[in-house]
Amino acid sequence: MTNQDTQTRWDVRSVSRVAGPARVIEMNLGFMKRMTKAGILAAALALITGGCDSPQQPGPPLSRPADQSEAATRLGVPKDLTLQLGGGVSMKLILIPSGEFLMGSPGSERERKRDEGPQHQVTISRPFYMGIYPVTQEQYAQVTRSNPSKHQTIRGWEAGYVKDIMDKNPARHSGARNPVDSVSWADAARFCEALSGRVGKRVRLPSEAEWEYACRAGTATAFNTGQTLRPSQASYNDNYDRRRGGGWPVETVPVGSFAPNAWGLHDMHGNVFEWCADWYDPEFYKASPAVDPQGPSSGSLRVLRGGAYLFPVRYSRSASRYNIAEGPAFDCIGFRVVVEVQDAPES
Ligand SMILES: [Ca+2]
Repeated sequence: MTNQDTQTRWDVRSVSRVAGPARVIEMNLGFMKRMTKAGILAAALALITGGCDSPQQPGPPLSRPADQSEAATRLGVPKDLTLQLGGGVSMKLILIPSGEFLMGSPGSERERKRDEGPQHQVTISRPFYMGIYPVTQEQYAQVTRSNPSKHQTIRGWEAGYVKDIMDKNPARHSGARNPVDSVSWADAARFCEALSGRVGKRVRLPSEAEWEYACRAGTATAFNTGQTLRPSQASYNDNYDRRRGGGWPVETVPVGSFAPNAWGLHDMHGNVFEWCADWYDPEFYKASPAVDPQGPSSGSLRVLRGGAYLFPVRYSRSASRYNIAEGPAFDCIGFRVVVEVQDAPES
């Protein structure tokens, strides 16, 4: 077995663990009430001693998100951008203004992991266009003439899921409006390159910082919806958190099935994990550049963001970082693209 296979199998097992005995976990403000005196003292001490990962009480957005129309006027570019992919297929993107945000999660955030800290101020100095949806199967097929998505081959968790993945069953071309899945990081990068050639603009994956900045859209809470994310707001594995009737979620949902965030981006939380351009390093935040961080210069794992239909809600938190080797292509992984503003057409 190669290292990559090991990674692949490990990850599938971790997904199995995720789908194991459910625990009652709900991202809500209730945990504040359960904070112990010791916890409060520790938080106060960390603040006093200047601990860079000091717990902070989650709260409302730090500020209103930068106004997209205002930024478009200032930059002399359109707020909305539509790329024509050919064959009547198009892709909608929207202007994400430059700005600053607090990247990562506070120590007090429920279910956070250490790699989400320390929270640090990041400046996104260059505005960019971002796809308002993950790349769909239709778009992917139009650009690459292939559709690796495995969705319709998966009919049940216990019986078929891992077998389907491992057998690499032939993909079925269905769900034109569902996000493309089963794409490796390299597949996503190739798509960007092919689309760049087709539209004559630089299309690329977002950096991890750009992704979180765009996801938050001015919010500082666990989700861009506040401290909670409900099944009516995103596609994630609600059955993990609540033992309710019904099966495990075995399908993605068409993009745009849920309301967008304040910047008009749909599906940032859940549906499919999204590849970022960056290598993953759990320690990166300790030494991240403050302006336009691009991640480590090398590595063996790539960053995935936003959680997925199969994963519990904690993976969908705005700050949650996930990672996997470039090679494996799972049916819970997709991506969305960005176009740099200076490269965007004037229409
Ligand atoms: Ca997503």
